Amino acid sequence: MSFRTLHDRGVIARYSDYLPVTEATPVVSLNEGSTPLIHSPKLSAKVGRGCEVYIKYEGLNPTGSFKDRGMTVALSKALEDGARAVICASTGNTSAAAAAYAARANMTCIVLLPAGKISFGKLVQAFMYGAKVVAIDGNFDDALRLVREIGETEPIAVVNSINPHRLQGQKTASFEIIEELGDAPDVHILPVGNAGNISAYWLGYQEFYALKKSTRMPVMLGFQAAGSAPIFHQKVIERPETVATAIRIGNPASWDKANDAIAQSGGAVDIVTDEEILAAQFWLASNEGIFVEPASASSIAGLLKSLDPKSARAYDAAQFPEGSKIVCVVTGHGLKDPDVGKEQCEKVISARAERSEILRLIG
Ligand code: AN7
Repeated sequence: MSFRTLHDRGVIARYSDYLPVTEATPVVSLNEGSTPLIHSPKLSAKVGRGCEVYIKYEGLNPTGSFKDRGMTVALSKALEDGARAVICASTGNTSAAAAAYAARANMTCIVLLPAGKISFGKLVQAFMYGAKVVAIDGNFDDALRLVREIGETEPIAVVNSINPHRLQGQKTASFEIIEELGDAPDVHILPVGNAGNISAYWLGYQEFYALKKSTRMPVMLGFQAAGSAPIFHQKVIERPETVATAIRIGNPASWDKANDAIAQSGGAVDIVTDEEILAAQFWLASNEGIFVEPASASSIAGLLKSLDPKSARAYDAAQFPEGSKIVCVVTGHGLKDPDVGKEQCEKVISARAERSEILRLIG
């Protein structure tokens, strides 16, 4: 069996016709992609007017986030080009994915992280996958600047989303959505940090539309955390802060591409507060059984904000056409950052190990 057929379930095997790969490309894959698109009856009811809401659960990728889609292409191409080492800056998910795919490719992986600002689940992943982890006394934007500089002088492949192979891999999520719904959705909602993902989805929607595999292009709605919202404010945020550490980014690399996706699709970028993010995270887990990390919950918080006439929303969900199909992407698994759920654990009911006492306590 060839290397390719051994990995015939990942996004390169599934979509090689649309990706910058050839028969000569050594495929580094963990069978990423093909994530579930889960219908949400409760969100659909909240939107009303015959609209249907679907959750694209990207936390079910092999390292627990959407980053695997881009990393399979980036690492395969780096290997094809003869690189022996890769480097990235990260708020945690890019580094987890880079480290895993580098391990599989027998490549050295170096990750630059903002010290103290990476959730524990993601930090453990980088170490377990064998990366060299460097924690800098700066934020993600500082780390990305350093990675760009090092990439210019050293023989190390940069696998942040400034590497175009990353966006190519990530656009496959749009293809999956179109194939599953039979057409593109009317509305596409997602969190925005470094803005690679919104750019990649837009690329995918444009590509399948041009190939007549879909008949429409969705309105793109992106949500940033209120304390880290450079695109919303259209200015660099020097000291971004948010509980959603994955999107704690003040100067996004794909800013211009994100602006284009929003403008061309007739969409909007809006902000959600940390309180709204955490409330949406708990709501989604406890109502639909889908546990996502805080950054991912910003797409749900964003949909709820767009529905709320009392909010200062940038986009009014009443503009969704009747019967719209709405896709909310949830980008990372809830177990990436279990610390944010500690408060919920205070609801624990303590009891003696006795049947009658337990029955009394649980009512
Ligand atoms: C769960 O890992 O930037 O707008 O270094 O981990 O494409 O940046 C992560 C970003 C959304 C934002 N949701 O996507 C990194 C990193 C989760 C994320 C985003 C990230 P982009």
